[in-house]
Amino acid sequence: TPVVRLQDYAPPAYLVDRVELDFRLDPQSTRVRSRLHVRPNPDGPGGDLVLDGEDLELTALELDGAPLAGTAYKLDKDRLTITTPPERAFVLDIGTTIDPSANTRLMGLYRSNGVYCTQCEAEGFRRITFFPDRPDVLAVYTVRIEARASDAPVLLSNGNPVGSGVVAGSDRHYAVWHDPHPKPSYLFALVGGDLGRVGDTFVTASGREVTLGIYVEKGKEDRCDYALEALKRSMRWDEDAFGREYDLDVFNIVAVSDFNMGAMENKGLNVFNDKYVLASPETATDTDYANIEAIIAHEYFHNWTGNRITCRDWFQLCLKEGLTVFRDQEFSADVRSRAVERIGDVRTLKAHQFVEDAGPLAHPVRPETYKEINNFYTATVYEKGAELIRMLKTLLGADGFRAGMDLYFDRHDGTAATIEDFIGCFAEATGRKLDDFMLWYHQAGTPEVTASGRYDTAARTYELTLEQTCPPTPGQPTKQPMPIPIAFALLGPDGDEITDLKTESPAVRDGLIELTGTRERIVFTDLPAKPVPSLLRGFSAPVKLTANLTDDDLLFAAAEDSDPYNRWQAVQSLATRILIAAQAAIADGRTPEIEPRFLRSLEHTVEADALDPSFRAQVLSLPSESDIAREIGRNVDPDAIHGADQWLRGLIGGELGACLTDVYRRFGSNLPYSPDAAGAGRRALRNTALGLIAGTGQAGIETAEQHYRNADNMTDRMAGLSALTRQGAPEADAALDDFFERYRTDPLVLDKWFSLQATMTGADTLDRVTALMRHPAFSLSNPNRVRALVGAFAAANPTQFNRADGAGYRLVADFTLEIDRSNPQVAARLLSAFRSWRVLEPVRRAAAEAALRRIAGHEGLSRDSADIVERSLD
Ligand code: B3K
Ligand code: ZN
Repeated sequence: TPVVRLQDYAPPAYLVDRVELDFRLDPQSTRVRSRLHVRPNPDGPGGDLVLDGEDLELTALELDGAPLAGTAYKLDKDRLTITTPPERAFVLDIGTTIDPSANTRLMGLYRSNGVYCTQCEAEGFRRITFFPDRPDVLAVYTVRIEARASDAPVLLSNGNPVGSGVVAGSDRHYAVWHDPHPKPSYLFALVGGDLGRVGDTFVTASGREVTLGIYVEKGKEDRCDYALEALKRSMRWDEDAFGREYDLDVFNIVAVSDFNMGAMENKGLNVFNDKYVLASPETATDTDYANIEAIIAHEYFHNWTGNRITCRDWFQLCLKEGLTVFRDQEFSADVRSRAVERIGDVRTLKAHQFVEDAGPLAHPVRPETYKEINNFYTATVYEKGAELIRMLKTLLGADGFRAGMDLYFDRHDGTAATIEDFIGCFAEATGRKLDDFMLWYHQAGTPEVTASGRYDTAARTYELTLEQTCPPTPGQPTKQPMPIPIAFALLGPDGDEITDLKTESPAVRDGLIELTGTRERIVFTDLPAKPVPSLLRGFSAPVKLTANLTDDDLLFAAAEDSDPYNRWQAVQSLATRILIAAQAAIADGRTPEIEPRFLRSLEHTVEADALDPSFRAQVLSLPSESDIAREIGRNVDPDAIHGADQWLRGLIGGELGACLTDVYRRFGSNLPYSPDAAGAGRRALRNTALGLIAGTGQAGIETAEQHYRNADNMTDRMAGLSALTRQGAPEADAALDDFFERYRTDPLVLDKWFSLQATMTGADTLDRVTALMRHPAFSLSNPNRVRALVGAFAAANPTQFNRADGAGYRLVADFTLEIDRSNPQVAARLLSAFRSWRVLEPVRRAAAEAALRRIAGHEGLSRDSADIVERSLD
């Protein structure tokens, strides 16, 4: 497979100013006519006009109205080349025929439950018609869609509706859409189907009225209210926080049931995985609601960061994704609890991005080469990309950041930009040189920062030494030091932040240390007593921090730190120490030991009614087994880690029994369910307590069973059910059966049922998953089903996926090879579950490697999957 390199970027030879598309929809044979208004790019290299195309049947080709002679063009498997076209503007008419029903890759135009829909990012437009399918070719689109009125009464595309009618003498009708904003082909979208609609209006800050619509499969209209409200909140927030208004007369969202990822930001016509639109108290958990709000916001925010300013090439993907994730995280922090959002975002970052960065799939936030761009929609581009924006804001301050953003919007609106363009705006707006900041975009790997503090009683000084290193990653054996903003405070004996700190160090300013070199020594003077440092507050940089803090220091921080993030982190750090020691003890056949003050500290926090319940729930949620595996980092034995987890949970459930039962009782609510953050926080605390109570014996199991039965909303029902499945209690099977009967007609809810079973820790889970693959409710062609069952098993069941006998790997490998034939993107995603194989103990490591080698050697493996396994084995 050819490698695409950033350094080879060349501007397009031809530009397309306008596109007129004419679709005649048919399930098996859709006719597409495309008229391109082309001109040579004055800044381009000249030469042939090369149009990308894939799985297309060419039926017509005319230049300025005259059919092209066979000698004037060349048709290959993946492109159409017009040889030596005129050196002036011209019109190209192209006819193609495509088969949406046969499109199982779900890229281009396909059918989902009888609905015509499209997905074009990154390179799907070429599966609709021949086109320079690259993000730096921006055109104004006019789209006419014709279909049988009974098949597809609703016909949608980007932009504003400009016409519609019936086709005389036929059973067909049509609609015409015009999008005045020039856009790249990846933002094109079309939808046709018999859909229900929920509508509303939004008045922008400058008083323009926008018609909002959410389209869903008929019968699901009553599950759209929350998404619609979230959309309006997002539109308002972007005006308030970034000064960005919406810019078309309509904004439409369509929910479809077959979708490769979460959602897509097509201009004026966002297409969503229905999982991230549909919600009702009976079918969606609090987490589902929060995800819907965040993803609705994310796609909407792309209207400015992604659509109006797009990417010059796919290497710049983080230009839109990292920035837009940052924006959606800030939105969620503003409309919910900032501290709890931050804790959740960091948990996600560490669980996915840190793991990716530590393994064979590590890559810079802006990669320099790729074989398959779809494999770079990663935690590194998205989540680490967002952290870079957050650091930029920390370094420049809120005003400097806003000035840089304003300049960026102003200068690059309507263009396809680069990271250099973006960072350049901040440098120019603030006068600060940001050349060294670019290293964050170039260098992969998670920097490791060590901090050691020393108090000198006689001199009354506190000396803090900070050092950074960054481990080697594929293709990058050595690294340069990066600018790391470390938000900090020194806490006095009473827990208060010490104000007016005195130091000569130029690296320190106003609660922030800027670590720029490899090593920094800072001396604080005039301190009457030994302080406890609170470092990396709010997780101000995506680094691994190791500080020479004692258990006492951490216990102190857990009780006193005024930064809620660090308070939470202190408990996590203590729990991590305890769990790592415990799993080592278990592996050696010794009995693990507990630091009793850890339990008292937890108890203290859980009982502290002055603290937000959702924060307390986060404190009570221990590091996951994967978190511990990541921290150990070598020779990992998932069974020992699981043993340690069981042991600690059991201990907490027993020792904190009275406190947990008290919380469980007090936080039960008689109020009707409401998905807001406050209600969700109370449920989170109560349900976390329930999970621990359930591990304490038969009475606990009965509490969980009752909880399941009495639930009046999905959050509580799932909490009860997962408490039962987690214990592997015999009662779990009856409850699972009951759950299936209740929701048998609701595939999205059954996904929860599949996932719960896929993540059970018993040795029979493998057989259970194998059986579920043949369950009538399962479907190989629906990505949500596949992810719910096989994805959950591979990514969220550490002991059973990593079975020592290799059977977990074989199951996932066999399944992936099967699905690779129909949907390579989904297959490649599943394979990324193998990315940490090298850190396993030798027996599992060998078994995982054997599975990977078998996949790599498979004949006809897709480019997507081959890319993942080859890099994993490298
Ligand atoms: N931009 C899309 C992701 C497209 C993935 C293509 N394989 C959704 C988003 O990030 O908003
Ligand atoms: Zn995005």
